[in-house]
Amino acid sequence: MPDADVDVAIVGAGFAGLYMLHRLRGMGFRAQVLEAGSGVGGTWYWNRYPGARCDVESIQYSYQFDDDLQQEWEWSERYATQPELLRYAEHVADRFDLRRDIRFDTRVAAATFDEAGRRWVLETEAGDRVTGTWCVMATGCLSSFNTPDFPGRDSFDGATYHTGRWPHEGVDFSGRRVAVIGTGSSAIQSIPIIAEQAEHLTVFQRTANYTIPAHNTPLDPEAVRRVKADYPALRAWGKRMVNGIAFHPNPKPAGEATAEERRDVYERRWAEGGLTFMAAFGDLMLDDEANATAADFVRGKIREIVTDPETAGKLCPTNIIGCKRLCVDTGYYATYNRPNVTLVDISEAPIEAITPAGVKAQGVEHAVDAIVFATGFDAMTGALTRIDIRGAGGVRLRDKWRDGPRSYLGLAVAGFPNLFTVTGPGSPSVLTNMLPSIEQHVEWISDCFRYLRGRGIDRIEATVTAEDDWVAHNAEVAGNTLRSTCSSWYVGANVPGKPRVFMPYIGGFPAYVERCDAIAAKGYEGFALGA
Ligand code: NA7
Repeated sequence: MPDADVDVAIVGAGFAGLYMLHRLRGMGFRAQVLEAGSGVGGTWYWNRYPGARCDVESIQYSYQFDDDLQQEWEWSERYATQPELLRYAEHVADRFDLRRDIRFDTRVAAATFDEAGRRWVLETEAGDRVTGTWCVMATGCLSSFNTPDFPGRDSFDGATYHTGRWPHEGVDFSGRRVAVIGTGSSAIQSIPIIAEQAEHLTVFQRTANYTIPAHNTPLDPEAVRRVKADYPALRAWGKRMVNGIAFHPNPKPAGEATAEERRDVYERRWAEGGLTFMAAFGDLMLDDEANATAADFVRGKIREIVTDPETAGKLCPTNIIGCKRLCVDTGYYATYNRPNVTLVDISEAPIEAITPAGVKAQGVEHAVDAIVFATGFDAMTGALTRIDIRGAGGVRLRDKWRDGPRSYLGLAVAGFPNLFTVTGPGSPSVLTNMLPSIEQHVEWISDCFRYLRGRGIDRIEATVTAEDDWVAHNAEVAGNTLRSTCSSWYVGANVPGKPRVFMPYIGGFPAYVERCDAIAAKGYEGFALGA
C-alpha cells in the first residue's frame, strides 16, 4: 500500500470507525481507516463463536444518525445474532460507500506524534505509513483477546480456539470431547450450543456467573412498525437513561417492598428477560442487602432449573449480582442437566496445566479433543496499549497508563495531542448501549475537528489538571456503587498484573453527555488549543 497523508487517521472499522469515517467525509475531511481484519464490524467481525449475540435488543443496538438507515434495516430477532450484526455493519459500509477509504488486513503497530510536523505517524505491521493531523483510535473495548498463560498451554495435541478469534468457517464439535475454560458471557452463550454438538463437554469454572434468560424471539412486525413510526422517541428515551437503553426502571428501594412483592417483581423481570433485570429496584447496585435479595432470587432459579444439587450449588454465584457484567442466555443453566456435560469448579485451585491430552485440574487430567478459551479480553485498554503509542516528547501511553488508564472524558489523554479515543476508558462505554455512546463520541470529536479547522487551529491537548479532575471524579462516582467492589474486567482483574482501576465512567450517560456538551460549548474547556 502506498503511504498516505490525510486529515484524520482512524484505527478500526467497527461501528465507531465506520461512523467516524462517514461523518468526517460529510464535513469535507480526508480520512483513512486502518483495520486489522479483512472486513468491517470490529467486535462482530471477530466474535463468531456459536451463539454469539448482542445482549442489548437489536431495535436499540443500531445507529440512529441516519433516519433512512434505521427505517430500512429490518432486524429479525429481539437480540441480534453475530451474523446479523455483521451483515448490518457490511450494509452500512456499502450504503455509505465506506470501503474505499478503509485499508483492511492492516494492523497498526505504532503511532507517534511528530511535534515538528504536527502529525500523527501511524506505522503498520507491514511497514506502511499513514499520517494525519488528527488520529482517532476506534479500537473497541473488547477487542484485545486474553488467553491466560496456563502452564503447558502450547503443548496440547488437539485444536484450540478463543471465542474472540473464532474461525470464519465455523467449527463442528460433533463426536468430539470439548473443554470450555471460562464462564463469562461468551462461554454462557456458546456452552448450550457446543453441548448439543459435542460428545462430551467439560466446563472449567473459576467464578460462577449470574445470567438472566434472554427469552429471545422473532420480532413482531407490528411492534417494529410502532417503533419505526416514531423511532426518535425511542432513541430520546434511551438517551435519558443511565445506560443509554430505553427501559422501565423501578425507583423503589428493595427494602421498602415486602418479600412477596419483591418475589413478584423479580419473577416479572425474569419472565421479561435480559439486562433490565437489574432495574427491578432502584438500589440494587447501591446497597448490599438490596442486592442480596436479587442474588437470592437468581440462586433460587438456578436450584430450580439444575437437577443435580451439587452442580446447582457450584453454579450459584456468591458475589454481588451485577458487579461483573450480567449475562443474558438461552438455556445456559439447563445445559448442566445434560448427561454429556460436566462442570469442574476451579475456584479453589486453578488449572494446573494444559497437557498434550487435555486440561489438568485438582490432580485430574480431563482428556479432550478441543479446548475453547472463553477467557475474555484485556478490556478497554488492551487494544490501545498493544499499539506503541507515543505522544509529545516520546512519552509512551503504556508507560503513562502503567498504574491504570488516565484520560479526560475517555476522549483524550494529556501528553497525547491531537489523539482521540472513541469510548475510551473514563467514558461510559461498556456500561451503556455502545451504539449511542459511539455516536455521541464520534459526533463530539468530529464537531471538535470542525471547530478547530474553522479557527485555523491544528493542535489540541487535554490539560493535566482537567485530566486529573476527571480521573478523580471517575473514582469518586465508582466508589458510590457496588460495581467497583468485585474482581471483574471492569477493574482489569481478569488479566494478571493489570492495575485495579474501575475503567468505565459510571456517572451515567445523560450526565456524561451534558458534561461533554458544556465543555465543547465553552470552547473546549480543559483542553489547550494551539495554532
Ligand atoms: P469475561 O466476561 O471476561 O469472561 C472470561 C471468563 O474466563 C471468566 O469466567 C473468567 O473467570 C475466565 N478466566 C479468565 N482467566 C482465567 C484463568 N486463568 N483460569 C480460569 N478461568 C479464567 O469475557 P467474555 O468474553 O465472556 O465476555 C466479555 C464481555 O463481552 C461480556 O461481559 C459482555 O459484555 C460481552 P473469572 O470470572 O475471571 O474468575
